[in-house]
Amino acid sequence: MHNRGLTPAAMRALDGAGRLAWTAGGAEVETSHLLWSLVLDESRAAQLLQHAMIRAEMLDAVFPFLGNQQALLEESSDKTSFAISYEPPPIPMPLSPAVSAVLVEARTILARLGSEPEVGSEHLLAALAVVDVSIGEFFERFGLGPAGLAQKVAETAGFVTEPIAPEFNIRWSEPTEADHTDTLRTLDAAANRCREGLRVVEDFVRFSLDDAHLSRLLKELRHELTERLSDLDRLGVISARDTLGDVGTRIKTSREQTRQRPSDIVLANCRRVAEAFRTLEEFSKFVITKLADPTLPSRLEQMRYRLYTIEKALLTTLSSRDRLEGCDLYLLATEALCHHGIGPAVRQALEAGIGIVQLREKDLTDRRSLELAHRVREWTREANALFIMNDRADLAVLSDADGVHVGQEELTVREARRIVGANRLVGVSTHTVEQARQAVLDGADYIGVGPVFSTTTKSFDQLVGLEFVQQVANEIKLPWFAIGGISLENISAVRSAGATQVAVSSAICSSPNPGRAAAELLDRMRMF
Ligand code: 3NM
Repeated sequence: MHNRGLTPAAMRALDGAGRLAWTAGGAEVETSHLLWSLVLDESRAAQLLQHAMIRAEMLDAVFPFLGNQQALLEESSDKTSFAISYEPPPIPMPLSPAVSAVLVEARTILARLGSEPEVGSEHLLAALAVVDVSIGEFFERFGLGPAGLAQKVAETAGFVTEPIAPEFNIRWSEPTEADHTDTLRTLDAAANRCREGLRVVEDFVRFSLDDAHLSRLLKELRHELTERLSDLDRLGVISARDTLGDVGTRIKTSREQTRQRPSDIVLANCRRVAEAFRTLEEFSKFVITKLADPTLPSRLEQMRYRLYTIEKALLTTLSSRDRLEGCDLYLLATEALCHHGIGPAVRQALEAGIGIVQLREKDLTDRRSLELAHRVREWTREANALFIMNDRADLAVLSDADGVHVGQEELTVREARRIVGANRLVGVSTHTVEQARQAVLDGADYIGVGPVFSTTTKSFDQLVGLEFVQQVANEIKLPWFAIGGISLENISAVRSAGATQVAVSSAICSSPNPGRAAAELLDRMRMF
């Protein structure tokens, strides 16, 4: 194979695709073999897919793993012969014309980005989406359209995702029956720990936080776990259970007995679930030849990553709710919209009790924007209110703002976070429920939900209306502000649709009396 210009990960991916093609009895390496090989390796491509929440089983439904894996297993008299899937083919497998086209496309993508010297797994992934239409369409369903994918590929530049080299040489001797029982006992304990911990987190999210979106993700994870673990159940893990003989049941730490806040429970249980996933992953490798699905360890690893994302979203939801508590009304201030000047508008609104102000300037020079930012910072600080800078993460840092707000076309949450740091708030505008869910998983601290009504402050192709407000109210507990054309006339309808926090611009800025407008809007919000 012609390897020049490929990173080690890209070479591993092609090599793995060859093995999969060989095992599946194919004549040549197809795009689906390459896709699976990318998914199952530790690579930037695998990370991109994880981040987009594209999971192996979703892929399986569309591009079945090894295609005829089941047939292969059934045909062989010795079921363990599945282990041959890890044997390399005797001669290199030829590439199909589509896979050859992927290599050419990957080089084109690389040249276009110009950031990396060699074709990496991520370029192969992006090229697969271009060359194979069904793969491209599949990614698109997860918000990874061609543009998004290209951007994500560009973002991965510089990340190193080499497999971790073992630090010691394992001396292998055949495991005894006792070793096997110990492995099953460990797997049984970890499976129980994982299921129980997930249930605790899910119960909190469902009954205390009332968050349908994160509950659903946790439930999916728990169900998948149960399904995957049936493979281990078949091996007799329950027979290996020995709770009475478990030295661990009598050890209690003082921390286990005292949980101060709900977030302590969430944190502690997410940790134990992640640890249990890791134990399951490591120990299931010892029984891999006995498993119906030899990809179980890597599937467990993927599930652990999903848990990390949910954990982060959950902890952000809890902390943002604290930080934005009492911010019922959010003012977006733009100098040109304030008929009596931005100073009087913002200060009067703050006096009326507004808890959060955003400076939203699209047409001013940087210097003028920064000058205004410093002033809004001063006014909000005096009033003990939060100050958010629109778009400009750099100006947010320079003016010591409490955060930055970005739109769907601007910096991503991750990029904004890299500039403003972990402690400043990052808000993001969303216009569909999918964008709202994604923003939660991306680590936004709050979201904007709109435009609810028509507005002249910002141009939109489409209104999302109260229906979107209701949808978000039904499933998202990360703080969110309904926005767009909200005024004294319609704010009660927005409140009735489930919005507990609302953002306005012209209703205050362009009012003849901004202070009174703010006070009246606040009154309406609090009447419920
Ligand atoms: N963003 P007004 S609507 C800045 O839906 C902005 O994301 C929106 O101003 C969104 O209260 C909007 O004057 C305009 O309508 C808000």
